[in-house]
Amino acid sequence: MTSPDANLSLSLPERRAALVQAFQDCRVQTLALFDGMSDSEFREQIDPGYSPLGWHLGHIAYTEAHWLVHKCGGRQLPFPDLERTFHVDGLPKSARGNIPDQDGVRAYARDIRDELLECLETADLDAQERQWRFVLQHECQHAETVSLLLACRDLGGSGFASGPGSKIAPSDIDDIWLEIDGGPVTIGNGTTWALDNEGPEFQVTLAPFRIAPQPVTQAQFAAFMVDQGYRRAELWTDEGWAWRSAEAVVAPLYWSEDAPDSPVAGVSAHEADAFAVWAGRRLPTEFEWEAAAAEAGTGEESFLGQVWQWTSSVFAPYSDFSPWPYAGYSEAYFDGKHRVLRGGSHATLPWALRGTFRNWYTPDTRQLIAGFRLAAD
Ligand code: AVJ
Ligand code: FE
Repeated sequence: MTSPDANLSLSLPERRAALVQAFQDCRVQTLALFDGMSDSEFREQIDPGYSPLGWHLGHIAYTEAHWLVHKCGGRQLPFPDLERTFHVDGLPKSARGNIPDQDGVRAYARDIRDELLECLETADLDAQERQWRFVLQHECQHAETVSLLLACRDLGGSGFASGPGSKIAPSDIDDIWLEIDGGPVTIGNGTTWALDNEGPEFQVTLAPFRIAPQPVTQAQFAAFMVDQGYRRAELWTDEGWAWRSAEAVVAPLYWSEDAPDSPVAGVSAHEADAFAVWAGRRLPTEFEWEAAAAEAGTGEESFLGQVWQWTSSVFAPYSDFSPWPYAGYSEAYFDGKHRVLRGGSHATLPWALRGTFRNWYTPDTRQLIAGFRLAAD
């Protein structure tokens, strides 16, 4: 689902102004996540798989300093003494609480932002627009990580306490489907919004399939729990069952007793796979998902912005993939161990919300605002 690169019809000053606005709007949303946070929370590592909350803010700023002030702007890297602290290759996640206090990190981010805006005033966007858009989306992704960690923190470490038989009445899976004709579809994104793994565009031919118009809801997932889905090894892959046994998982991470019709969230790909087997359905491939999302469009029926949705696809390069802006961004994860998620969540900031966006995590990850939708042949 490619949209034309609308900004190319704008003048250079208009394109710069659009970027200023986007960077400022994005930053307001990022900083709001930290409002009222104490310094000890700021340095807290909520989950061992993720960096401490405040590190993300420093890393967002460092990434601007490196790519936009230094590389694009041709200036010296601001605050080189903090490079090791906030570079992704600098310190292990467990040591990343060792950062300046919140006021210090906010000041670091503000000073870098001031330099960035100066650089943008004269930036050659014909050459650099993709880089600026990359860094904006980098902030979106780390802001979402902070959001999901705050949601983990607010579980109080207990997750789903009350088990099946809770307030939520189990509900059947609807037999309502979007019927998608087979045939050739274009996959990928050739605009300067695209991250490296979204390109280049190409055609695939899909067999006809059906896909659910909505992600699986909590009430529907409750039916799986009541039917002992978490205890029936035959529903799970071997890897999934080993994971569920080792982690003693009994319910989605972000279970909420108040929202039966909300999409289930905080499930791993293993839970999604087991549910699909139980339901006699399957997950969509990422190409099926993308084609269906394009048909659903951006209105009421949009596939975007509720929860990320696991697909059956392993994260792999499209043909003629070229790593950009550094090999570690996507290529390092083409290891056969990551699965693709599509769609974006309510915590995904708008600059990273589109039908071609590919997210990826290992299938055992449930600290994500992620659910799934079902498909069938
Ligand atoms: C694509 C969301 C898995 O946050 O780990 C951020 C994106 N890469 N900084 C992540 C990313 C470098 C990445 N995900
Ligand atoms: Fe990053």
